[in-house]
Amino acid sequence: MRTHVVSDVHMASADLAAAANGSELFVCLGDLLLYLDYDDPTQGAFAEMMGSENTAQYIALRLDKKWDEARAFAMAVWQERSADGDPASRMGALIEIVERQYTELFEAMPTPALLTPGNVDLPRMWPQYLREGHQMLDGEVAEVGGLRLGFVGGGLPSPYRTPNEIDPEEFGRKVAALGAVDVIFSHIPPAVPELTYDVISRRLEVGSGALLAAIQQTQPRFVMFGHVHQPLKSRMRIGRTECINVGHFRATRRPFVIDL
Ligand SMILES: [Mn+2]
Repeated sequence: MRTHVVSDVHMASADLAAAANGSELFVCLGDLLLYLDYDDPTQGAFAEMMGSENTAQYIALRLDKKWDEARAFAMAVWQERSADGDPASRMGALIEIVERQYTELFEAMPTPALLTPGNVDLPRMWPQYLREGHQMLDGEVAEVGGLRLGFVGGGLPSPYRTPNEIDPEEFGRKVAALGAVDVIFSHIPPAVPELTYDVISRRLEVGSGALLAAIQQTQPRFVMFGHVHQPLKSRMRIGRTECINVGHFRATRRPFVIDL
């Protein structure tokens, strides 16, 4: 079964529609929204609300791991720029941008598609945007072509405080709910340094220990994920399981192709 997998789309909607061409199964592993673009401070929801110069400064603070300072800076900028300076109006402005991003993105999302959310997603909003043929799966198994495909979405708590970071116990329950499957599709990788280390930002992203334990215990044929944009290793074996980072779609504009 010729399968195309994308992850970390981050609003690359123009190339998304073609990503399923020639495939028998299309899978999307989330991070559909673009909040901040570390490579381009003019892009994304934050830039729309705060302006590109402030965004460049905010990115610099985060790259320096000055999390509290970055947060205080964003708050001060919003107070200056918005009519009311009210933090609640900032959330309202963000939701409006997210609605616009999801409208455009789900319009471009191929059908049929199996989808799980990332950490830069608001999955509670997905049901209103999913089109016919879009199936959202999270902590659930789909049987396709005689294969059991398990899906687990979202991220784990991190200093970035992205919107869909799940309590590790709850994340573990979602992984456990899959049982033995042929393939696990997850937004985040298992907690293995080679897979979680980003060689450009030079930091360890958060992977899942529960996912690693499930791989060791149940040995699915494949585990596919995204989340780490420039990983130290994009493929490695854990026992009989081939672990694959499917790539950063916003950068590559190409799906990962595999015959399942
Ligand atoms: Mn992510």
